[in-house]
Amino acid sequence: MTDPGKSPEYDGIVIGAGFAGLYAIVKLRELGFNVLGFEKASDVGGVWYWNRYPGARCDCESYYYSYSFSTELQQKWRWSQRYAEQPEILAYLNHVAEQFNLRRHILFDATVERMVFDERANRWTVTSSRGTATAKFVISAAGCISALQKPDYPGLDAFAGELYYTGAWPHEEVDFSGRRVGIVGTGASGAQAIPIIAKTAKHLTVFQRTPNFVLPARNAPMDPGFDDWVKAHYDEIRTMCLNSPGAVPFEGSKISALDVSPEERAAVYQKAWDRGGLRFFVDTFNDLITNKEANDTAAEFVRSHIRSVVKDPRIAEMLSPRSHPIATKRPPLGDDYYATFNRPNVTLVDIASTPITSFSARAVRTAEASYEIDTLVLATGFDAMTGALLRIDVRGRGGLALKAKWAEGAKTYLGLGVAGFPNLFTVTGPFSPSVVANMPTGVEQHVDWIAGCMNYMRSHGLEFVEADESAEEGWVAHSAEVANATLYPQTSSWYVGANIPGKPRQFSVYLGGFSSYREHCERVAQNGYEGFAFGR
Ligand code: N01
Repeated sequence: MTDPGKSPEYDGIVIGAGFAGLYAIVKLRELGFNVLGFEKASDVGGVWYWNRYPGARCDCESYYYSYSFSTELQQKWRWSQRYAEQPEILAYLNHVAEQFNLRRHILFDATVERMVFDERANRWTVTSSRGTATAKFVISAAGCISALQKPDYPGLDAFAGELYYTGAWPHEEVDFSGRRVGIVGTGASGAQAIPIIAKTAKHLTVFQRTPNFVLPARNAPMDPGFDDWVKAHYDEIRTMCLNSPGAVPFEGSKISALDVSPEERAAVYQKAWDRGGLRFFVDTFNDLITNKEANDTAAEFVRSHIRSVVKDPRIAEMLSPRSHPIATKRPPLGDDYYATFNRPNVTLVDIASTPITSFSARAVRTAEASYEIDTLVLATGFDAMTGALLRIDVRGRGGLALKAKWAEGAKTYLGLGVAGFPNLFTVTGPFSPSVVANMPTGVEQHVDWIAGCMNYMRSHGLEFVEADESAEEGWVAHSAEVANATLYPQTSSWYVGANIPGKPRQFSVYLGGFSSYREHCERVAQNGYEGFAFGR
């Protein structure tokens, strides 16, 4: 175990021990850098450590939602399902930590509270709840969707039953049998938890503010033949990921939804629906997120499915999204989601028209009715994109607070660096493809780029690197231009920070495609890291 008290000076400090943090430690250590990780949790895993709610699983298929950096790892590890469940992904990350002996570099139960850049020494001092250390570089691997957002319900304290957040689920099994359960939130977490909880709870009341387009995952055991095929073709699969807009191993459709007849369109949608997964948006048509008319055809396809499954037409309509284009809120994957609302022990409550007003010891009250509840589950989301970093008091040049710098919205260059904050790198930071690309691929690309930059500085005797303000402004403006050519920014979602009261509205994901973004980052590095300034 690393003791920051004993060896307080490092080349790099890594914040977080999820997919990104673990790989950052692997990579930095491989290049001979002295590295320390700080992790808030008691063990590795990041979001897969915290999100243990029933039904939690990944909505990317595991054979590509996994590391590519070790041939031995990808050849030996066997996924049991198409979409691994949370325990299996956590087991994988534990295996990686053990296999590569990573835990000895990480201080657990250590929440980073403050980090200050010393301009004279070109060093960061990072203070955590378990001690302080200094380093030339800080690599934030704190995650894009990791800062839990607890809704500010007045009177929630009055509720005396069991209260759980999907994003901070207990390690012990939660038994819903015989319980009257209420759940708030129908995003990806809620959509996965609802069918599972409904199976054991005495009654489940779903409090829905905005219906979502829930697509089938079609999860299934990993076919051994397919697993063998994957293992034999991993090089091609990983190359496809690197060269695709979503960092996934599929070719995207090249046709518009409006260029085919309604019958052909329905057949294309049905085929993708039957196959399952978020591939629906890759496999079908190329203009679903850029053209509202095209988008409407996909939205209506899903609504017609809801009507065909949900027996009560009133409930079917309540579940049918009409206020946002499909995919502009992250579509959840969930098998049996809509059929769950046919169960006699499930009630759907529309809290958009009748909001939750108060709580009592055993009830949730809305403007219209009171619902008896023993257990309340809040699947209410995260302060995404910026929350994890802004919860740390980050001070850059001249004591500039990151909170002040980002008061009107985040600004980064390439999602990798922030002007005014030298030697701070952000893995999958705002304005990188981050949450719209397959995460492990994005993480590896970022960490490799960062490690390459650190290596370059070491070999050139450079002491600091800092994004230029003009490069940063240009990149943020370019990202906004690309985003504004799509339907995404129109919708109030966590993508634009609309779920956080007071958060500036901003679409902080780079939508130009992972492959072209990766090529751009490579060009930047080849051109002597243009857009970054260095100093000795
Ligand atoms: O969070 P969300 P999530 N009163 O923000 C509602 C990833 N992920 O944890 O839409 C009432 O999407 C809110 O309603 P509304 C994935 O990228 C991946 O589900 O704001 N309701 C919404 O229904 C995902 O997108 C996986 O009107 C309130 C829900 O709570 C992201 O994480 C699994 C409320 C929040 O949905 C976040 O997903 C899980 C309030 N005060 C998550 N506040 C997989 O890989 C919020 N809501 C499968």
